[in-house]
Amino acid sequence: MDELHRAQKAKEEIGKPSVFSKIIKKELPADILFEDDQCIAFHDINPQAPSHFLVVSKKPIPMLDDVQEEDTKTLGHMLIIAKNLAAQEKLVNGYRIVINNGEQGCQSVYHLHIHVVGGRQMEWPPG
Ligand code: D5M
Repeated sequence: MDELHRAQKAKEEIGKPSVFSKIIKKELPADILFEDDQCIAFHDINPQAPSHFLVVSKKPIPMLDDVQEEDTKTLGHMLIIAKNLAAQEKLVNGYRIVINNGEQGCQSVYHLHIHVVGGRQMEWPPG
């Protein structure tokens, strides 16, 4: 199943523990790059570029639309971790940060996460 079809079916999973909750609880394996009390970062299982990792909030916020004022610090922290890890992964010529939100945003896992994609030339507009 491709990402678009996954995204179209994914809303059925809202309310259930996400695959990322299982990774946070170490019930599922992942190639973890970083972890602290607010977030966890690991390589994407379906990379769209030579370097593709996710920074995932530990709080199970389903999507960006659900973020509240009280989450401001966590979101800022996740962006700082994303750029620190981009440097660690030697993405010195640039990279892209993406948050897919909802069905038309092609979100397939309803647990807030930032994609960091790099290692090749990106294009615009996105597909
Ligand atoms: O992106 C969700 C992303 O999560 C998608 O790029 C695949 C990735 N994914 C799904 N399951 C796993 C596991 N088990 N490990 C690592 N990466 C995973 P979205 O923005 O929701 O479309």
